[in-house]
Amino acid sequence: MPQLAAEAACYALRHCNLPPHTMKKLALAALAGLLSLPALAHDYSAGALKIDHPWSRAMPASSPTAAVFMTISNSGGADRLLAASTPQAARAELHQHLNDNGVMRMREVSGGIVLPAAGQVKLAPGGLHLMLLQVPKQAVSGDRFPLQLQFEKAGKVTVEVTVESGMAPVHPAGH
Ligand SMILES: [Cu+2]
Repeated sequence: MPQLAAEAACYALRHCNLPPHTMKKLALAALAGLLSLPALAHDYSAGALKIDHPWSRAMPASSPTAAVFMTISNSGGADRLLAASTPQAARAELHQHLNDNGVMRMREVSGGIVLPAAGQVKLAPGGLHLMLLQVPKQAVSGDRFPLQLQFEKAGKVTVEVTVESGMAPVHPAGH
């Protein structure tokens, strides 16, 4: 897909300048989403890695992209997240948002996302994320889809991504 469209979609994940009535609708949708969420805590292990709460923000049906977030805790030696794949999208890329002289841009992370020894890396809106490209059919809030992560040392692990409404960026630690 054109890089520009991907950037625009990625940008939209972070910056929403929407008319008030739309914001209200979104807020209501988010509230409904929150109320219907069961206990969402879910985590996965791969070797020394713990992958906590992989989630994706629900996107408009027409969007060709989506982003996936999670927290990865590493209790062992340094590792790297090299790649991801999912039946939900033709392609998944590792992305970073960067502040380039006041303009937020996203860039593919070359060489994988570094997971420092005995450290924690958060993939979160506005920062590191997995970008899903060429999404044929957008998931809706409440959906789940599988995502395979490939780590340099810990190998491959498949996690289940929960799809959540866009207006709830806060995911308290230890939720
Ligand atoms: Cu991106």
